Amino acid sequence: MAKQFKRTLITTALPYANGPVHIGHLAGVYVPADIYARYLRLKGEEVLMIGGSDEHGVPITIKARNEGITPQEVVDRYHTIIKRSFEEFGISFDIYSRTTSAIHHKTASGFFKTLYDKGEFITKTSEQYYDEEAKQFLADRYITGKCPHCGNERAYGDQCESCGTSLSPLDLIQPHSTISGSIPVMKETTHWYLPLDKHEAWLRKWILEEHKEWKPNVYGQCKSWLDMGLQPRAVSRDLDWGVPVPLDDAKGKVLYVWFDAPIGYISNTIELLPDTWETWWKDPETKLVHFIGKDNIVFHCIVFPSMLKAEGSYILPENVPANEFLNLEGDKISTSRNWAVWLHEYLEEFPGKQDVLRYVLTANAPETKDNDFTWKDFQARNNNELVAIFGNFVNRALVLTQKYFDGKVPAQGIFNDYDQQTIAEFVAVKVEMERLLDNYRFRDALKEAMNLARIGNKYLADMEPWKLAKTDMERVSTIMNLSLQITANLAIAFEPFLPFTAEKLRDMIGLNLWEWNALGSFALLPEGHVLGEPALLFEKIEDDVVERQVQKLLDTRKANEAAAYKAPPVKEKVAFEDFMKMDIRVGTVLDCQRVPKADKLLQFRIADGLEERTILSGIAQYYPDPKALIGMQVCFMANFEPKKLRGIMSEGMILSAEDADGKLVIIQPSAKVTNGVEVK
Ligand code: B3M
Ligand code: ZN
Repeated sequence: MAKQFKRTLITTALPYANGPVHIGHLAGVYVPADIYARYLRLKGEEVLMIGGSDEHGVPITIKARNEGITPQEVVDRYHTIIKRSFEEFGISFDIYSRTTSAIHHKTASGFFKTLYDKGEFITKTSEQYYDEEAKQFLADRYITGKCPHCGNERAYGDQCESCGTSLSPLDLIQPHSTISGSIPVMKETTHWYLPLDKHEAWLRKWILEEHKEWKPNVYGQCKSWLDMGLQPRAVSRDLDWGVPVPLDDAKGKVLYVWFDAPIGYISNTIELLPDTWETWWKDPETKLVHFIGKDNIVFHCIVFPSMLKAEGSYILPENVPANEFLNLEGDKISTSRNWAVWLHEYLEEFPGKQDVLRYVLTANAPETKDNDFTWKDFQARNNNELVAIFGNFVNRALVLTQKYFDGKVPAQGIFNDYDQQTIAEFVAVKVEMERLLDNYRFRDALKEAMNLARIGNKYLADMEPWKLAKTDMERVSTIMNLSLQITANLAIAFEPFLPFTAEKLRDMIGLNLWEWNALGSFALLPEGHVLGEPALLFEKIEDDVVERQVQKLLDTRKANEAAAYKAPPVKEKVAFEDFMKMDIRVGTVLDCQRVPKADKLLQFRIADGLEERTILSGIAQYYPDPKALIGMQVCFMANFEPKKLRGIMSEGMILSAEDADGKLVIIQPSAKVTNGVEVK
């Protein structure tokens, strides 16, 4: 039997405060955690949901350096943006704080000191790159040089962004410091390490034997780490941004960001509940659940538990339901390439539509494998599911009640077999939803919630109260009563997923009840209860709205390609006489059309100053409207060997430039010239 707990402590990965948050964050961590927290609260359970910004680490110092501001200014800026985005999306944190807070510094430093005093660390001395001009050790990111694999001159000490290879600073050819530009030297430095190898035995038992129920992706990753054998991990760094190592002989050293960040969950709990926080972290009757993305699994399943165990007085996580990644329109989401849907931008561009995004991200959540977000799918799910099923049902129930019963809940009367069957289906869905929610299967649980709306929709469509209204108002009364009870049930069932919609719906029907256990009851609204004005829960999203979003992404892709474009090396030299052999001239397009059965070809008719000529050009995909080219002046090679293509003789070649993304663009003279003149 599953272990019973008294309360649930939910933590959500602390996002780095070096950029805003995007749909990948929401889908992977914050929406699922929020669904779970809201569900448990609705069930009347004791829950705490902890969040905050991760404000240490090297990337933040690099961003600050690049912008000429302090790291504190960087994290102040993004912490504010991130916190606001989460609030606007209804992520119901009990606290959202930050790791630069005084209380966090104190907690993290105390945690380190306890482990240090208990002899839980080992020290190791190794050689690291040191910048003698700047007088500091260099984090891997602060060293650049030539990539040994692809020759990129600007590879970093941890990775080459050109070919994607992971590197160590020692791999770089001609390394230099990005701080002073000088050539770094090797220098000895000493750090504290958590000897994970010492923890391996109990970790194996705890995860591999006692937590077989963890999601396969999480369990599998843990197993492969454990099977490889664990190594000691450094918990300090030579850096001037972070929590200082609280020891006399540790000048210029801070706690490694991955050591202090998870302690942030504890600090934020202390900040919220200074007197009772220990109940949440030390009582074995607390269920600790970490919501994270898959790249954080090792830290939450192996490193942080080892830290907690070494400290000795803390509980360990009961589950770590990590998600896989969400891609965007077929490509990995990337902050540096700006390939993302940023939450603060979505909020501006889709005001009031937070639930639509919450819905789409949950319906398509990367729970078991990487998934793709596309704007087409966003539109389809909004229009075909939220509007056509959920919204449509609620609207019909309310409008019909308005029409036949003056907006008051009519008498329930006696349920017939069909009504009973509808109710039974409903109750079965509730049971299934609970099973799924308890097992962190939010995507399937949402599908079931939507099934409740489907059941309602089908019920009304089958019963056709509008037809019975002429003959049997008693039956209509029962049908509408049942439809309204279903509506009230939807307000409860959707609360964890679509909190804004649920609230709107509850206001609309005047439902005060706020309990998961009421789900499945058909006595939620008493006879005679007065309903509010029906309003639409969702609205259709038109093509042009999503097309604009797709265009925005295409523009980003184009900008990225241009930024990454490397002009090809210059070809072998040619003599002037050779150049003059090419007879390039200007002509005007008289006609242009697609060549049947040839996707790529356009057939041009050109006025070339002598007579007319036909030229075929493989640019059809870049000019979807060939007629628009009529009247345009183009450059063409006039003495190109004629060639037959698809049975048509092509007499020349139209000159185009090939853009960074491979797109061909026709070359035009910058002012109108006489047809047939030469290009020199
Ligand atoms: N900031 C990494 C990330 O945002 C890190 C998570 C910390 S959780 C304690 O993916
Ligand atoms: Zn490379």
